[in-house]
Amino acid sequence: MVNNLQETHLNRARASLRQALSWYANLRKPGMSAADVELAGVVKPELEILNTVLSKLERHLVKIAAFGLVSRGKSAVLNALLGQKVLQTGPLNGVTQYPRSVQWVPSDKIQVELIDTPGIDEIGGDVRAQMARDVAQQADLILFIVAGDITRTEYQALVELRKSQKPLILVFNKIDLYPDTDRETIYRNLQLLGAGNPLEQPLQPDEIVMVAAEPAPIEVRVEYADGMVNYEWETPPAQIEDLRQTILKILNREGRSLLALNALLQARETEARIAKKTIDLRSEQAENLIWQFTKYKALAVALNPVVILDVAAGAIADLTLIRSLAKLYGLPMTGYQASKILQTILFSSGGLLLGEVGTSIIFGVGKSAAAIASGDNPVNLTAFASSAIAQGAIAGYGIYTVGKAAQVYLENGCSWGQFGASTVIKEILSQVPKDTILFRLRQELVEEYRI
Ligand SMILES: Nc1nc2c(ncn2[C@@H]2O[C@H](COP(=O)(O)OP(=O)(O)OP(=O)(O)O)[C@@H](O)[C@H]2O)c(=O)[nH]1
Ligand SMILES: [Mg+2]
Repeated sequence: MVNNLQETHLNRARASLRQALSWYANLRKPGMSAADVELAGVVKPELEILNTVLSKLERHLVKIAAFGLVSRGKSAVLNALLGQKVLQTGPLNGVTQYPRSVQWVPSDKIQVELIDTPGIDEIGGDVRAQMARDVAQQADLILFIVAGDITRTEYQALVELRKSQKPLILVFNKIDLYPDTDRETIYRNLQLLGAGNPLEQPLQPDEIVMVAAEPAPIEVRVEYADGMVNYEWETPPAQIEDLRQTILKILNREGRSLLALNALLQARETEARIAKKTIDLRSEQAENLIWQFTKYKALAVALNPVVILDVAAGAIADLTLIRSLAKLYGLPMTGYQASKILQTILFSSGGLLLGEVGTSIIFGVGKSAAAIASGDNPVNLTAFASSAIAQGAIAGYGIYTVGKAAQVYLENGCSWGQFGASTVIKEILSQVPKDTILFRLRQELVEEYRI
């Protein structure tokens, strides 16, 4: 992918995360109310996640996680990539018990964290699933290690992992154990894996790589100069170059965009959790606030006889409501941000503004005329009242909708504003070139996140 484009994606993601963090920053300020202290305590873990995600982004740190069943050689594959035996390997099942990370610097510009995991079939049910999900969520790229034809459990695990919508390389390890023909047959079987549902998107040829991370020693016949013949055990070197090249190719082509997208997806989910917690704490107050503003605006607009003031007063009420809601939810917001949000809401709620301005003018003019004429004619006073009630009702409905929309917006962690995570995700996905893994993932992401 064009480097500039990748850089743009990184910058946009960084801006979005910084904005999110600064919006929630007031939760950490001293001198806040008891209610805010409670809220700050509740959302602390989420703020920490946002900080971690941002620092990962700033360090350009790519995380690659290895998954697979026990003894397939997950630890051995990571060691082979590292070029040294850092992680423990062994013939017994369950050598690796907990996820473990090691640093890998495959080229001077790229920093990678390799994450080793226990065999998916090793730890018990729920714990295993949750741990796998946690690691998969952090990872930017997944290596799924198999060592031959795959079992049913392996297939299910693979399908499950693909749901995380991360780029995935299927690593066929221990090829030293198979004669060439068997190896080719297995390779073809692996390629056919995605042909039917539920894997949906079949794996592409470059997403399956054959390696021998820790080849078994072989017996070699050694003939010495004096004619003596001996049989000795020799360990062949690891065959890992194809995998290293595949990873580097992906990282160079789209590593930074993957990083950006992943950070945004994590941010979005985290912001949604913050919002959910906040809403749960403050929902009743928010509902009351919206109703108060609805009544106030309906009345103010109805009683105001001057057309243009209706519209202005209406907008001020909308903005005040948005800012009050933001305050209630613990989001600092400037008048400018509130007006941006109001614009977004009015724009996306299908001409609500036009409706309000339109009715303001139609009823408002009638109302103003009626007010002018009402001096000596009681019929006109009735005309004023009916225009006023109609306009007041519409304005009331308008602000109620704005209030509700603002509530949803704030509940979503403000994720659809200009720098909102959703907007930036959408932007990145709309720009990825055709030859990338991101492009192939795009369809699934669009469906999954309804963006
Ligand atoms: N023949 C052969 N054996 C391998 C290869 N890679 C790993 N092994 C062996 O397979 C066994 C398991 O390797 P590990 O790397 O510990 O496997 P793992 O998937 O990390 O296993 P757990 O941590 O127990 O889940 C070890 O005895 C390795 O020596 C390979 O390429 N060829
Ligand atoms: Mg291991």
